[in-house]
Amino acid sequence: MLKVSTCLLFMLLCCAAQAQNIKVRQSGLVGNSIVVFIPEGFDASKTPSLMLQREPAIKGKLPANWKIVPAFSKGAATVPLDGDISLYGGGEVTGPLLRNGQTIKLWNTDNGAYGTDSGKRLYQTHPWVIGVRKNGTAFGILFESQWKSTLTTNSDKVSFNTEGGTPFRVFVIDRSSPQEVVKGLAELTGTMEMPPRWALGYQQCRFSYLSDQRVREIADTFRLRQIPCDVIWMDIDYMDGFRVFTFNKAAFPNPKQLNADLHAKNFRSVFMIDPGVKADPSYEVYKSGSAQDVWVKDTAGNEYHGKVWPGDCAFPDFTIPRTRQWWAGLYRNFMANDIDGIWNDMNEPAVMDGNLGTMPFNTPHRGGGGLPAGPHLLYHNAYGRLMVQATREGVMAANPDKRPFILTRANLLGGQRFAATWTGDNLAATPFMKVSVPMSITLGLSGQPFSGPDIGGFLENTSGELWADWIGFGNLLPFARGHACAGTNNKEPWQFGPEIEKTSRIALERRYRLLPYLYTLFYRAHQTGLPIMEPVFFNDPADSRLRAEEQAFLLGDDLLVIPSFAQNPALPKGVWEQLQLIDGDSQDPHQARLLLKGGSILPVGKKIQYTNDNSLEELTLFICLDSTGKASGDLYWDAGEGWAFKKGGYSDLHFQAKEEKGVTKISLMSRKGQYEIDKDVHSVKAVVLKNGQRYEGVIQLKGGEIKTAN
Ligand code: NBV
Repeated sequence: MLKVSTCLLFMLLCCAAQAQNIKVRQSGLVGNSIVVFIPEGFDASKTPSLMLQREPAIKGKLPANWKIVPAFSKGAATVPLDGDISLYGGGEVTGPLLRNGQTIKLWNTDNGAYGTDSGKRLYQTHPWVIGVRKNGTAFGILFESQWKSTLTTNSDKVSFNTEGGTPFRVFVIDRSSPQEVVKGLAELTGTMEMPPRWALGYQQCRFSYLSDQRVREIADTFRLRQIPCDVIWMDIDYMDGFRVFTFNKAAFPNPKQLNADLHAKNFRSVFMIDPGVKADPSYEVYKSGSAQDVWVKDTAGNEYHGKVWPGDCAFPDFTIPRTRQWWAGLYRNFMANDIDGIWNDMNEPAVMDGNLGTMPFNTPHRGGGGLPAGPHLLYHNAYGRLMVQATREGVMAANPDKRPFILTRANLLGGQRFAATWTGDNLAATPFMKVSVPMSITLGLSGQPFSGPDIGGFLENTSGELWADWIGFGNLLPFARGHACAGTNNKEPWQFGPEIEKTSRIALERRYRLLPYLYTLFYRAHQTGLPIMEPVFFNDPADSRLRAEEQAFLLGDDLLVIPSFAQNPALPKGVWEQLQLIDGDSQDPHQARLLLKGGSILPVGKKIQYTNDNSLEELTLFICLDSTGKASGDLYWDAGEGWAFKKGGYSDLHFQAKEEKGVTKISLMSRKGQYEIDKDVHSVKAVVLKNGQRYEGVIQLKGGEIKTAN
């Protein structure tokens, strides 16, 4: 007996020692305060790098005083932490913004109402954690493995455990602030490409608008009721029997004409494409895919089939370069219907009759072109990301002069390079509205700036009150789309009675007035990787009071948004002035309170119904002076479409303001780029907000003066 237990103990100790025992084979600097740790046994040919934009080169030695160091064990890494640290990140997560003491599972999951596994695994994978120290300096840890895993963020250690995964690299960024860390993440994984300006408008969706007539009706109602909107979405019912890349002949007989009609009214269209392809030998897409041998096969080498909307489906194996090319090619004819954007859904991939909602873990993927062959366990979390890479390539090839807009449900860290995202199938209930704030903030902190929830809630009926509260701040999220599940009530902004229609109109008019600022933020995010929607603590990372604030948020650095549901939010110190953008907005109980930061100049446009209108025709610079009487701000603008901005076809203006002896002088200090913004700007008004008072006057684009004392 004694012998057996001693033996067991010995074995356990050996295992534990072995578990602790993987040494770092190599470490070194790969960027400005970015270090890589490579464990013994790491084999790039077995652990493909699908998160990084490019393979980093080691340029220098690990700095001698480097503090954040991972310890590797079999298929896992742990990073011990020291001191009082606030943790963030993990991408698409439910629960609090402050992630100390949280565990999530990284296994992309179709998770309606975030009900499966208590929402601990959602649609995307971001093995990425940010730590903010007491003094506001910060670090980021990237575990470079998309293998099925668990990420635990405890105050004394962060651990990442794969379920049998191969050895992987860990990247650590250690910089002066969380903002610098997020920029560092973008240096590794890239940034979002500039979207077309229309994608910043309000978008209206439903599962589904069942005919082109209904789509026209919805579009016309927006214009008739003067509620700003840019995009109408086509969910799966536009297809012929849910066959992707086809149209239902009875309900959508002429998609090109539908798009022409939408365009004539300054709307754009986004159409859904799922990965599951109906296994129907008479269907062109299935036939061509079969001819090119693109499908995922099972362990016996037979075509893998699983059930999705169209019934029995085959799934493209996106790890194969030929498959991605084939998939990209399908967009050529499809986009020729003058479709503006693509929505890739169900790409976890969701399989209705599958194990854990997807294909069997051992299903082989063939790889190629630098990607090793490997089981579904290795590629599951990258499936959506590989799909949207191919989609983006296809949309680009179909319309090389346009900026693609692609929305995806599943993705992987770094996938912001290919598509925007939304937070999946939420529920029409207050807790889901509230959690949509930290969810989108966390995506922004994890490299994905272009996100938002289904405003109003997707599943179940939405009450007028809930809609009004949600649109009252959802209007200010980077991606602003209302959506509704089949069988639920109509959720367009006018469906809840005249009062709430008015609230919706005001909310969307606010968004559209903010377009110049929002567009400037999108450009900065594209350049640097900084989020568009920021946590309040970004205002002062050393102010510990702000670390857990997740009701209020910042839009860029300058605008504080306090949703109507917020109770006792922790607000940043300093000068903040209430901003009114639309008559009656501050009296409407559902609208978020907007506060403009001392020291900032906010470019605001005309009240418009769609982004194609000339927002800058009436430009207003809202100015909030800091305690020294100074302010500054930027306006970035370009054609809103196409690539001319990459060759100087943009205008980037920098304004400064200074108050002296009761007069505020505003000056255009610098202008970059060759876009002729002066042609767009017909008038400029300056509005100085000071001690609750408003002083305004007409100025020129190059500047001017207004009296700011009584
Ligand atoms: O395509 C239908 C829906 C879509 O509306 C939703 O946004 C996706 O998240 N889709 C899921 C399929 C299943 C819905 C129950």
